[in-house]
Formats: sequence, C-alpha cells, structure tokens
Amino acid sequence: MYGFSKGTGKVEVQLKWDPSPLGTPPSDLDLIAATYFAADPSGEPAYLVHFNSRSPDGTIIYERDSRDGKGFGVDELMTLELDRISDAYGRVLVGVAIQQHDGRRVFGEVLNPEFRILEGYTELAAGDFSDVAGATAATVAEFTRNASGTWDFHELVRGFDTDLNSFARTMGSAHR
Ligand SMILES: [Ca+2]
Repeated sequence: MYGFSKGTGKVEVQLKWDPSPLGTPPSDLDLIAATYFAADPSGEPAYLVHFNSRSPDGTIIYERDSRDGKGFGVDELMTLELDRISDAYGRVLVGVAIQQHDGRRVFGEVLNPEFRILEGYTELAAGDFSDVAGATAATVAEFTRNASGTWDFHELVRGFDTDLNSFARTMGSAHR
C-alpha cells in the first residue's frame, strides 16, 4: 500500500503489447478507468474514462490509444491526477479490456501484454496478465481515498470474461 500526499498524486498507467503476426487479426487492448462515488464505492461508476469517454473535470486523461500494438514503447497511456479529484469520489479502478472484434480473444492470445503503474519515476506495480490468461478483461489498479483524504494504491489484478461495455459496468465488483 502506498499513501499519496496531496499535490503529488499524479499517476501514469502504461500498457503495451506486441502486434499480431502478419496475416492474423490485430489485438486491440483498451485502458479504462471507472470512478465511484465516495458514498457508494462498489456501486455503479460515477463516470468512465476510455477511448470514447472523457472525465468531466479532466483529472483522468486517456492520453494514447493503439488499435494493434504497433509502434515503439508504450501503446496505451492514461494519467490520473488523484490529488485534484473531487471529494465526492472515493474510489478509482483502472482496467484493461480486449476488443472482441473477431471472436473471443483472451490475454493468453495477445503477444507479450504488460502493464506498468508509475508515480513519477517510481514504479508502483507491473505485470504481464499471466495470472488472468483466460480472461478478456482485467482490473489492474485500485485507488481508494483514505480517512485523511489522500489516496492509497492497491494492485488489483482480477480477470473478467466480458466485453468493454459490460466490463465498465461490472468492474467495480472487483475486490482485494
Ligand atoms: Ca486500443
């Protein structure tokens, strides 16, 4: 568990994977964040941030989307300015969903998927989805507001067997 002091709670979630071999359909992974009201941290998300949805106050930014894992370095990137998030919100989950364009695809079929969660140059967590190889979506990080009003980080890798839309609705059920 990591405590964030006010003013320094800017976190970056990175995702990368390798492109599918020539002649096979691309794998399209997507980062998604769900924010929950402090009064109902396991209920319906207050709002979602993904490739097609922005946070209303700009505290969570979907910086980079990839549809195929091509290119160098980080394929998908999301930044979260936790210290700027309204006190109305008490929990933020970040997950990864695989687009199910060409039939069901699971993490074990994606080449070298990896995530990293950083605060500045400090690595909070990293993983390769091997524990959820049979899942089509997974949470990776949970941030919860503690009694002093700052945020705690928890690595939370839980697999789901669902598409992006239903994952967005149900990912809040993931718990340590
Ligand atoms: Ca994508």
